[in-house]
Amino acid sequence: MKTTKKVITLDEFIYERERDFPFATGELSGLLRDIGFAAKIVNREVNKAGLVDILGTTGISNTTGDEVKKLDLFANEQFITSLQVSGECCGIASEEMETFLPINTEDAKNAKYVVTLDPLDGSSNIDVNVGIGTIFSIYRRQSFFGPCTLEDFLQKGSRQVAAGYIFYGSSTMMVYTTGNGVNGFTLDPSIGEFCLSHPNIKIPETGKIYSVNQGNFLKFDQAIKDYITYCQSEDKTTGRPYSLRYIGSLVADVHRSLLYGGIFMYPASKGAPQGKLRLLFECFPMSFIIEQAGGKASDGQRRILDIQPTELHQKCPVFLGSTQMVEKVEEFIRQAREASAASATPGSAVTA
Ligand code: P6P
Repeated sequence: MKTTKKVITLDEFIYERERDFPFATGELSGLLRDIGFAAKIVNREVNKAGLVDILGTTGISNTTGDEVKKLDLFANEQFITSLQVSGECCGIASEEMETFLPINTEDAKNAKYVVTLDPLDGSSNIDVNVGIGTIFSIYRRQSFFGPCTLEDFLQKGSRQVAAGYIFYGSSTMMVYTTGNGVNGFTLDPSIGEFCLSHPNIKIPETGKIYSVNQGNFLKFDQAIKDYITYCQSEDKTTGRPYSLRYIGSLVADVHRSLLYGGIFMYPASKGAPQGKLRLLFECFPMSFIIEQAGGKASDGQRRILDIQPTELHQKCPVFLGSTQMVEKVEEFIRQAREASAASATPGSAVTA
C-alpha cells in the first residue's frame, strides 16, 4: 500500500520545535503563529490585487464601510493587528512607519519580544504580477518592563531571536529561522495551512547566478564594476560567465539565491552611499536566514549581523548568498582598498 507522507503544518512544526527548548514558555511560538495567521490574510488580498486597483485608495468601501487602502498599508495594519492581539509583543517597528509603535495593552506592555517588519516589500511589483513579500525579525526587548524603547529596536542583527519572510509568489511560502536552521512552508489553500515543504534549507557553497541592478553599473565603485565584469567573463573552471537574474523584489531574489545558490547585491552607488535597502527591515532578517542556511552576508567589508544600528530606517549596502561568491566580491573590495591606501601613502609612487 502506498504510504502517504505526513503533512506537517506550521503550527505543528512550531509546537514540536518548542519542545527542543526545555525552558521555552511558548511566547515565541505564539508570535510565529500570529505572523503566519496575518500572512494568510495578506495573501488573500494580494491574490485579489489583480482584480482591485491597488494604487492609492480604490474608492471602494469594504463590508465594514472602511475604505479599501493601498495593499502595503493594508498589510501593515494586518500584521500590527495580529501582533497587538497576540499579547506576546510589546512593540513594532515597520518600514511603513516613521517611528516604532509601543503596544501598551495590559498583557502586552510587559511582553518580552519586539518585532520589526517590512509588511509588503516590493509592493510596486504587484501591478505586473511579480512576487512580493513580507519580511520580519523578532528580538528580545532590552528594556525590562513598561513601554518599549528605541533601544529595544536598535540591536545588532546578531541579537535576532527569529527572522523570516513570506513570499507571495506563484505559491505562497513562509521561510523562517529561530537560529537552528532554516525551514520553508508552502501554503495549501485547500486547507488554509502552511505545510512543511522545504525542511532544513542549505544554500549551495557557490553558484552560477549573480543578481544586481545592472542599470546602476556606471554608478558603482570600481571594485564592484570589476567584480561584475569577473562574473561576465569566460572561465570554464569556475563556470563563468554566470547568469544575471534580477527580479527587483528582494524576497524573490533572496529566495532564488537561497535555493539555487548565487549572490544578491545591492551595493552603494553614486547618489546612494549606503545603497537602498534598510538595515533593520531587510538586511538583518535576510542576513540571519542566509547565514543559518550556511551562506554569508556582508556590507562588503563587515558581517552585516555585527553592525550596530543607530537609526530605525538606516540603509546598508548588502552582498549576500553563497559563501564563496560573497568572499570573492569582498576580495575585490579589499584589494581595491589596499591599492588605494598604498597609492595614498607618501613616497609610495611606483617608479617605472
Ligand atoms: P531597484 C523593492 O522596491 C525593493 O525595496 C526591494 O524589494 C528590491 O530588492 C529593491 O527595492 C529593488 O531596487 O533600485 O533595483 O529597483
